[in-house]
Amino acid sequence: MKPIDLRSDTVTKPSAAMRSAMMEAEVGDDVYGEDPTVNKLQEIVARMFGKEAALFVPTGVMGNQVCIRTHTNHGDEIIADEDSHIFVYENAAPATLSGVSIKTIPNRMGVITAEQIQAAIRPNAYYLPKTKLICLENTHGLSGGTIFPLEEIKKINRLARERNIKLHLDGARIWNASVESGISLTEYAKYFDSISMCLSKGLGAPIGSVIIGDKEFIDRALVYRKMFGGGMRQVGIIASAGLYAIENNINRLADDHKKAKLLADGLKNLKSFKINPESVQTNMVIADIQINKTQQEVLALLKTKGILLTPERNSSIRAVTHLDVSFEEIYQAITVFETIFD
Ligand code: TLP
Repeated sequence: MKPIDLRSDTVTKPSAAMRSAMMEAEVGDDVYGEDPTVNKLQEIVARMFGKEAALFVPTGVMGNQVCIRTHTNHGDEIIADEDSHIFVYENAAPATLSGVSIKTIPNRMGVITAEQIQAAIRPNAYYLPKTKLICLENTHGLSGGTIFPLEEIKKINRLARERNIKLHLDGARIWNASVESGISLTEYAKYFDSISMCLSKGLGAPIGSVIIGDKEFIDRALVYRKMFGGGMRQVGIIASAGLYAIENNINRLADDHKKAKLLADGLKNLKSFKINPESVQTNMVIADIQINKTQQEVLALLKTKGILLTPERNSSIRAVTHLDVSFEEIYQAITVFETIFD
């Protein structure tokens, strides 16, 4: 039987309609800027977010890292929360690719405040690194897909402007934040100098991310995309999947959010796990293990019954809902949990 794969929204496979869009994509050499499908995707994404320009990149990690490299110089410092994808899951790339240190800040459900950031900005002195960039994450992965409140983003934006520091958003799942909060993509984008967003997560494309910013920023980012090995050729084949995803798969994210709430609701009475309902805001459920079993033991037990999840920080496991898992399968997953655990 096909497993119910809740490890991530990255596991989705392109649908038949998406594959046929890929088959028919017009292509050209994108290193020469001649791929019409890539150009169309970049124009559409820039317009959707109200920014001057956009650049197609292979992955979310490359999107973040190209932005960090473009905003900073070697020896600078960036600020990020201690559970951010940029700090935790990107192989210390800011240090190796951009030569910057990261000043980390503890977060509450993915949120760092303007006040915390203010305290983390280095004073001016020749022997201190220069704080050049603040990175936020929306939705916040390690907190279970929580939404960064717009009011705090505005305060951080004001602080960044005052201190002449750039503001970057890891918006891998900005689509989920926008659909759930009702705050438009342009409204979010107003407050950031750059955003990196993924097409290959909840939107269901097989590959691809896009970064946005002003034209001057994207012109410089193009250099680093090439330097980091992200200059691709007839990549319209893949950009077409991204275009299809943007046209068809944004509004349906609301269903994935309902599935996550359904799952959290179904598991909340099990004594073996603790779920903070406040954190179930988009398409993830984090369940903290309350019994004498390791994450790996719990995951292995679920796997024997065809349910796949991933380990999370501390003693938790994570389930992510997406377009390849149905409401029916969520009910089945709840039943499996109930048969294995008290
Ligand atoms: N996240 C993956 C894992 O790496 C944890 C997942 O399954 O959630 N920013 C955020 C907030 C992300 O969650 C991810 C991927 C990325 C960036 C990186 O995207 P890719 O995998 O395309 O490089």
